[in-house]
Amino acid sequence: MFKKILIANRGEIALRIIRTCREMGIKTVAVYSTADRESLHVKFADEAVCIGPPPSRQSYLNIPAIISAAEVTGADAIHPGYGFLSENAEFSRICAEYGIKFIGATAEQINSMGDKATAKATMKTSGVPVIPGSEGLIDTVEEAKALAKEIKYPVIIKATAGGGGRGMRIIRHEDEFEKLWDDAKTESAAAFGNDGLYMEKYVEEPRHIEIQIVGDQFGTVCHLSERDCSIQRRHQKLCEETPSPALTPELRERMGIAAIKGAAAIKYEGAGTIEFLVDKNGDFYFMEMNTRIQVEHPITEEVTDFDLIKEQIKVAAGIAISGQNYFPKLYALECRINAEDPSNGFRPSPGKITNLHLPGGHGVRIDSHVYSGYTIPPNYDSMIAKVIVSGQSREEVLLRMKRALQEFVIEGVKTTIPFHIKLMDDERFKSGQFTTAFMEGFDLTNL
Ligand code: MV4
Repeated sequence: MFKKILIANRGEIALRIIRTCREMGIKTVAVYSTADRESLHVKFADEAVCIGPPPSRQSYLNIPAIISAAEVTGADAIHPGYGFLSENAEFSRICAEYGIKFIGATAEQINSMGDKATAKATMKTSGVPVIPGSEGLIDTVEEAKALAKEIKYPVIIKATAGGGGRGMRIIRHEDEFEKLWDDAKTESAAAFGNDGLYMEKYVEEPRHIEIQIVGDQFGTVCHLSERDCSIQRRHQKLCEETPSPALTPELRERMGIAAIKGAAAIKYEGAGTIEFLVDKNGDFYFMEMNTRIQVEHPITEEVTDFDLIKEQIKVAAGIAISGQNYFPKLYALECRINAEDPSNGFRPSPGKITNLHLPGGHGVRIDSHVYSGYTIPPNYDSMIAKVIVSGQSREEVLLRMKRALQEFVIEGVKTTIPFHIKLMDDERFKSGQFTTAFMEGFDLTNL
């Protein structure tokens, strides 16, 4: 087992990883930017190394500074958390080159899933359902137009280097084709330095359902069921739940098996997520694979009683997994608490937290790095806490979440708490009958 793990991240996920390391008897090294000197991950780790000034490029994305910190502290592994360097193939490769175990995917696995057209082709070949569309990239707008006519409008153009909703265009009529095609090309060239595009039939109002998988070095892959992430705004997830109100045990089983097939095809090691779109008929299609631990992983932990960070560390250390799949024993829901004003377009609201009381009680878990007197820096994402509740039924969990949110006291910054309280009372949300279009009809005034 590893003796010392460097955590190349900040905020709640850095704390989350430190906690599991403690339980496993593994020493921890925090890295921090000068904006995070007073952060809890710095205080809670066994050692801490400053890696640069506030901008991410010069600190949490600064590969030489992070590798140096691992070398001087003698860390034998690096956990990248989510975001930052977690899906950076170059970083994964450099860690391997320096003999430091990267607790995440190999450069090859990251690259194979990072190029979306290639990822889709790999999944299709391994028998995972994919959305009808182009066979890989499309070279010319004429070719694209002809294909759109064949598969029928609406279609969606996606950037092969994109993901998470960036560089996409929905095309509903032939007369807007050339403009939207050119927009997508220009945008993806500028954003990713790669203007490769592919096309799919557009699925109207799907649900976003992802399957958690874990693989080991012996080729075993298991799944830990799904998370329903349909409640999102501008591709930012707001709240996630498991089990999904849209899945039957039979559909869960089939999606789990498909996810395992896809992960096994790339000999995936570690924790990963296969994202699917589920349409109104209950048909599901591969969308993307995330080769990292995700923000919303705790809801899976709560319903399966698995520590996913521990699983990641164990498989990275060469320990075999059981090979069993895990199904939800409870219900769990997570609300992301961001320092943002939901009545004002979710505009960031950094600043000093002047008073704080976190909720607690039965079935309530808080993953957060904030404390009373903490100043939220403006340089990073605005998530400051995750409220995760679990219980015996969906109804119980929604009531428990509302109770926990009402108990949450935070002064000095605006947060998304009022939005989540309103969400818990929303009839469409309560019914479980919602899609990714849910937020389009949500009244965000007077929160
Ligand atoms: C789609 C789609 C409908 N049809 N592809 C958005 C993020 C990226 N992973 C792919 N996305 C979508 N791809 C086809 N063929 C709808 C979306 C989509 C979406 C997906 C999941 C969650 C929220 C979403 C919001 C808008 C669009």
